[in-house]
Amino acid sequence: MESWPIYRVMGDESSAPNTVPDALALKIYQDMVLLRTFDEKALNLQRQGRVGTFPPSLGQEATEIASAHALSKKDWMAPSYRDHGALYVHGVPFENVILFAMGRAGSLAGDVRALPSSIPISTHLPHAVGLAMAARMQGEEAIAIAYFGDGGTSEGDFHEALNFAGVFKAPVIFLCQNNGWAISIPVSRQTASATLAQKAEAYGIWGVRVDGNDALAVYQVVKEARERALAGQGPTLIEALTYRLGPHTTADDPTRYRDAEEVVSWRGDRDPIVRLGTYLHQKGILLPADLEKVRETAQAWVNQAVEAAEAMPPVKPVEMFEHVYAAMPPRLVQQLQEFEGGGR
Ligand SMILES: Cc1ncc(C[n+]2csc(CCOP(=O)(O)OP(=O)(O)O)c2C)c(N)n1
Ligand SMILES: [Mg+2]
Repeated sequence: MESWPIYRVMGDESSAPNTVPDALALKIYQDMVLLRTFDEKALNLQRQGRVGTFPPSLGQEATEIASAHALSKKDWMAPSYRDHGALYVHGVPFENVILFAMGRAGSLAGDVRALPSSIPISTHLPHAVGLAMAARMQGEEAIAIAYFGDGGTSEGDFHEALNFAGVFKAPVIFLCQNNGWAISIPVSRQTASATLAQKAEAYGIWGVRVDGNDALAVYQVVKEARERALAGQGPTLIEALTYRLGPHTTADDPTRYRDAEEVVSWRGDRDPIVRLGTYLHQKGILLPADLEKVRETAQAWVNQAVEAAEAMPPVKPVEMFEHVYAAMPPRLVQQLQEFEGGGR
């Protein structure tokens, strides 16, 4: 549907002007490199049996990192399993992310205003709406943002969340990362709609399509959606067009369902890190000589986070009984006792 143009900053002459300050653009670039370095490390650790199943962000760094930079620390983040980069920018150290993947003691978000990463698809969207409503009722200068995928738009929770948010003008952003695939299901089999952004129209809310591999465009669109939400103009559905370059998780083999040419077409010039790097070079903000330094710093940081995480004790199996109810119901108490006694 041609009435849904793709918002771009780093494109041809029809692109929107850049409003991101140089220092912030550089920070976004550094964080994108950090996320990719973290991803590579996590994949290696998984292959060595040192972390569990891991969903990489490879290819989606611009959407995750730039969107989170457009938020305030007072905003609530409701991430999906893949959004480690967004959590990191919001204040969750990579160390905590690895702890989570390793099944070790420690909490994911601590005092950061973020929900635990949602493994069930889209169940966190109504939660984000609730957080947004609560923030408004308490008079806070805060919004909520939910991260989910193209596949997430087919869930009932997506409808309920957007419908409710539209009626009550909740200050919430629905950030859909359209990465082309929901495991082995392509977007063309996910919906008969020409775009995902146009679904906003049915809910009476604002909808935008943005080039999700254009970090500057993502930043600008999220910032504007946030300002609209705070001004009482209601929620926004953002469709960020990106691509999952890697497997869905370390348990997936994408060569079984998609062509190598498709993947190759998203590498090189379309790679979000290459695109922002080229832009920063052209503006003289990042010199080719600085590149190696950015990578080395990222590597050192990631290694440090892994060391710190591996120094933490493993979670005791009995802890699975905790953190579910404030007061444990009798049935669970009984199961706990059976478990501690060797179980049956
Ligand atoms: C409610 C629910 N149904 C099914 C699954 C299994 N599942 C895990 S990821 C996934 C695909 C999600 O695709 P998408 O929403 O596009 O997100 P992406 O992984 O591409 O970021 C499915 C079906 C699940 N986790 N939760
Ligand atoms: Mg997807």
